[in-house]
Amino acid sequence: MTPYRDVPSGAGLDGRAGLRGEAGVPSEQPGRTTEVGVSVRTVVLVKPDGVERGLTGVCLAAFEEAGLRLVGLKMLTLSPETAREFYRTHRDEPFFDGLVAYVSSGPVVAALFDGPDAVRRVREVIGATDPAQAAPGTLRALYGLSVQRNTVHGSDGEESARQEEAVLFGPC
Ligand code: DAT
Ligand code: MG
Repeated sequence: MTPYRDVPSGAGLDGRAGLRGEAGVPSEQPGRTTEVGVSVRTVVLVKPDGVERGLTGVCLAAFEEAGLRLVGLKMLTLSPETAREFYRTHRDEPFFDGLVAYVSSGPVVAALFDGPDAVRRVREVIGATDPAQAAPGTLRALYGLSVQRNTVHGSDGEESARQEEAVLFGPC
């Protein structure tokens, strides 16, 4: 049995052109350190508002359709301590306590996606932090309720991806 269909990086299952940043296309992200074409892993969370509204499947499908490979998946409810650790870079922000309370308020689905330039490509699928500012067709534009309840998390850099993977999936 073939465990999965081999989908070319950056190509959708229906053959549509992939997102910018596919293998061979230089990234525009400043400070990017990974060689073009080298696969990296990044963390996605379907947040409590997404899980509660039955949006887990459609969110995960969007990343697969963008050519990213699902390599890890779990449903869990974050303890406030784990939520604080997950979002620790925001600990001095005025919204930190509300963010921690929200993200630990119900089940989330944590996923690891792998592919060339995966961090940036996942962020493109998700859209801007504020759903009202997110580009049309992105997950946050389609489903986000507010800046806090913006349905999906994606790591915002390769270092944060490694740290978030360690928090949610154990030491690597
Ligand atoms: P992103 O999730 O797009 O990487 P971020 O890292 O700046 O955004 O912030 C992490 C989360 O914190 C974000 O998804 C929602 C919440 N957040 C950010 N800015 C906020 C604000 N001004 N008010 C309330 N929540 C905010
Ligand atoms: Mg962030």
